[in-house]
Amino acid sequence: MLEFKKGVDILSAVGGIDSIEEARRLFKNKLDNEHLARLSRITHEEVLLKIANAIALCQPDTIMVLTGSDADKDFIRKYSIEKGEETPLAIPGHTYHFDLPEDQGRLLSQTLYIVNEDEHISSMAQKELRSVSHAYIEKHMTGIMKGKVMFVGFYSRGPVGAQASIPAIEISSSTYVLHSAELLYRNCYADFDAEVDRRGEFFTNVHSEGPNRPEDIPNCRIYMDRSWQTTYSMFCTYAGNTLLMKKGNHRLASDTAIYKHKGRELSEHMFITGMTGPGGRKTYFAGAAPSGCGKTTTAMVGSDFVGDDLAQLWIADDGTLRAINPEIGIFGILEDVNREGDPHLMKCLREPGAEVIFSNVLIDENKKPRWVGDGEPVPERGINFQGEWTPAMTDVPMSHPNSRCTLLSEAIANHNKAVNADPAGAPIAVVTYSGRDSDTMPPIWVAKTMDDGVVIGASIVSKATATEIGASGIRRQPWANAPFIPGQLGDYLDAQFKFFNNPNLQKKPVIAGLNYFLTRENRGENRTGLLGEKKDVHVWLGWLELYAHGDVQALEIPIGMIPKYEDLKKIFKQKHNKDYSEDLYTKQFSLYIDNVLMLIDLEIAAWKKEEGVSQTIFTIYETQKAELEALKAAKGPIVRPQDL
Ligand code: SPV
Ligand code: MN
Repeated sequence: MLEFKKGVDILSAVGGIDSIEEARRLFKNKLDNEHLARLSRITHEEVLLKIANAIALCQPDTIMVLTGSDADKDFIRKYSIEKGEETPLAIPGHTYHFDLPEDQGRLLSQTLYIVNEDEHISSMAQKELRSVSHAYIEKHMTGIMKGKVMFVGFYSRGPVGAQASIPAIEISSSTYVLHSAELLYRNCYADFDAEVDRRGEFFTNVHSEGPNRPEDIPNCRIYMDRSWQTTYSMFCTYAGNTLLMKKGNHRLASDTAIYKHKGRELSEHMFITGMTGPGGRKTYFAGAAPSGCGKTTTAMVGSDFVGDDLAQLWIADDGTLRAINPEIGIFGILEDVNREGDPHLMKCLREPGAEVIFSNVLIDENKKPRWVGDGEPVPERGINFQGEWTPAMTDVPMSHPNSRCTLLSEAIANHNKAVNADPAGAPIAVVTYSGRDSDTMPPIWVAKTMDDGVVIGASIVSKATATEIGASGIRRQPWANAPFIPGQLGDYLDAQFKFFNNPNLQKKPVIAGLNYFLTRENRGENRTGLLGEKKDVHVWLGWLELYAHGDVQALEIPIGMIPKYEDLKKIFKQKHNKDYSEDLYTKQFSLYIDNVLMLIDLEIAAWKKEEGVSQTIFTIYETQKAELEALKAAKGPIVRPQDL
């Protein structure tokens, strides 16, 4: 169980400022008149104390408050170039930023939860005792901003006024971090006080890159203090390690959902997107996928793209499931983004109009950003995050597999800005979970009950990707949210069961598993590669849209409901003008019973090791196992959908 405001508040202990009078004196000493006037608009004492202690700890030369005005946005954009954190590219408004070679993804072993004695956390996360972190922060962050400017921004993680929106302060000495913050989050300077009162909580994030040298990376830490809803990050710049309003606060938002609003809210690693169905109806999806598994591409397949990474969900008074996107921009993976697969995004990346920060790409001689899989001829030379590059350097990729683009979602042609701005959120009719699974699950399977749906989320597995440094192999990825779940997985599971079975949730969503990583070699072909195409996801979502409205029927198998061939054939023709063969359908939807049984056994073993796990999950696994064994006895280990 997590207790809030328990133990020493490290920021106030290391800053040493504990009265509002002292805080105000410090502001008067350190801020110029203009920025003092800006800060005077914020009156919440707890908020002011956090900022004062961050100043006292980091000791910047100058402090600037960003109000989110056009002039301030322009200022941070230009200052980032002046400072050299970003460099302009050929297209106006486009810049690039390089992180250190050692800092190209989330640094798993240096990402830690600060805990009190006896505090249990997720078995998939790492913790450090409060006293140890306290000493570390004091040692490494004291004076870390000497000679630097500290930027302070006030943001809302979601539309102002939405039930599940949470205000957050972002403090950093990096212009790249604040420029990214302005593209990804809603600056809510004017509403911040009111939002803190409404929500009754806020997050604080303190970061400094320090000297930004490779030799400091081993000392880098990414700390989440769960009890004091505060994050600390030092000696790094990769946004996933520094812009802690993103994943740092997503982790804290998970705690809020699970320990303050159990059964009423969820905080998920999900895209939000709308699909247009027959008669122009809009059906909204929230879908989870592990990092680096095509979540952004899937989100943009919708006619009404809302968000690509995070979702705050709640049950509204009208009995519907609602979701808001805490973000207004995307921090998307570039590898394999090209005109064919991602036309809307590619337009923003290759034509003037949008403001874009490219990170860890290759810059060619014409100041054009290039990445692996961009669909254009490989350049003869260029500069990447490791220095000069030529195609002869076969062991160094042109761009890092976790190279990214940061831009406002509204630049994307199919983004629905109104829905992303609506405090009522998007009404979610379909929830999906997916992983990177090459040999077990079919492209779509729909849960028969809410409990079965929760178990689909709990059972996601995935191959490691470039987004995390030091990860390898096939790993469990419960809810595709595991890297961001601080608390015990048994607590999280319980909250999921309570949420989806909450009687107030009258309009139950369709919950489905998705898998578009099945390979040919694992389905009996003697060639390698994906079965089907990346863009087929359009069809899978299209089928789910129809299913959610009762417009198509499904076949029942032990693990859920799967589409019928005739329906998919029709949708493939409509959406892609493609002839979907019955042979491909059979390969994709045949049930490979032994693989599924192995997966279930792996999950049972893993969940048995957790504390406080609801019996429901084991009952569901055992029921599925018994039905799978019976089916295997009757029809063999591989069952074609036609034989059901
Ligand atoms: C992810 O890796 O899931 C991302 C980027 O969305 S990061 O901010 O690094 O988490
Ligand atoms: Mn993510």
